Amino acid sequence: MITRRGFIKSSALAAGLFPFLRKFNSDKTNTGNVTKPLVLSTWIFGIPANKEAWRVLEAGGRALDAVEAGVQIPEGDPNVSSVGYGGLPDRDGHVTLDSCIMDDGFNCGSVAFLEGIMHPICVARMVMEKTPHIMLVGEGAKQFALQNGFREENLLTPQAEKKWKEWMKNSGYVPYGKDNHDTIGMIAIDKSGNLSGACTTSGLKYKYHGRVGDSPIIGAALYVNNDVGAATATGVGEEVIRICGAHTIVELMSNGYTPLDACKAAVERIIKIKKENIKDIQVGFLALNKHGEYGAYAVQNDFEYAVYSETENNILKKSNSYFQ
Ligand code: SD4
Repeated sequence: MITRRGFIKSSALAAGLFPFLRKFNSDKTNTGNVTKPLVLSTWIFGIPANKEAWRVLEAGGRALDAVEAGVQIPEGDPNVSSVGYGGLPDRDGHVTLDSCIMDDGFNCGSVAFLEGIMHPICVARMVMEKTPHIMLVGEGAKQFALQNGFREENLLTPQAEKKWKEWMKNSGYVPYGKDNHDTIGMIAIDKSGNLSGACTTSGLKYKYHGRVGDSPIIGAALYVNNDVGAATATGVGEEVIRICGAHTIVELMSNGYTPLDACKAAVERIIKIKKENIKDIQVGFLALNKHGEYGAYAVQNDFEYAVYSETENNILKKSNSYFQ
């Protein structure tokens, strides 16, 4: 028979050996009620994107359809210079797009280094649903899109071209920079309690031609485990890929971490690895668990995300961050 004392002792021992147990026990936010539907997305353009996603969620639609619809808003907006149409080009003047999508059954699709297609998220979904593959890149991804009814368009707007030409004058052709972020990552839970996510970007501005970031990489910028939760990322993709950010966060949540603690732990891993030059990068993570609880954490203090649920009517929240 296990006595109370023995139970406390063995729990304490287990918590020492497995720190996640401690986290699990201290997760007071889970009251057993599930907040659903709910949609979250990165940055201020998450507001109109969430609005679109909410239409689907409110009508009882799938989270998968909601996230696909939602992220198409910044993809098609010429004034958003970091996603889809109007995105800033690579250092050779090409707008190249990275996107991925993941549903509640571990199905996923992705495109990377895709040119000339306004809504790469829809191509990613088609890769998921119509091919035996997960990821198509470059010319192959474009051919696949064209064969499936997508139209080729010039995505380099006059404003983006002007900025790129300005940059060319003084940059020494060297990519990178601290303010170099603004991907949309969107995660949602629908009325049935199922999760999905989408992530789409034109990537780091003035990057090397051919560079692919974290945004189309399942497990890096997006991961969904319908039994646990979903996570997405924004910021310098190289740092996110290095720690398999979104997958790490979902795994931590499956070990009992709250969404906030899981995002924080992932940022701390990046900081531990990076050490030098950490002030020059931004990475932000956003996570949602199966109960509709969510949290965010970033390296720098300018990361914001949009939340839409029945109680939080598409508000913008400031993320917690390592640097205040
Ligand atoms: C990338 N993560 O290509 C993207 C860039 C970005 O917000 O803007 N993220 O690395």
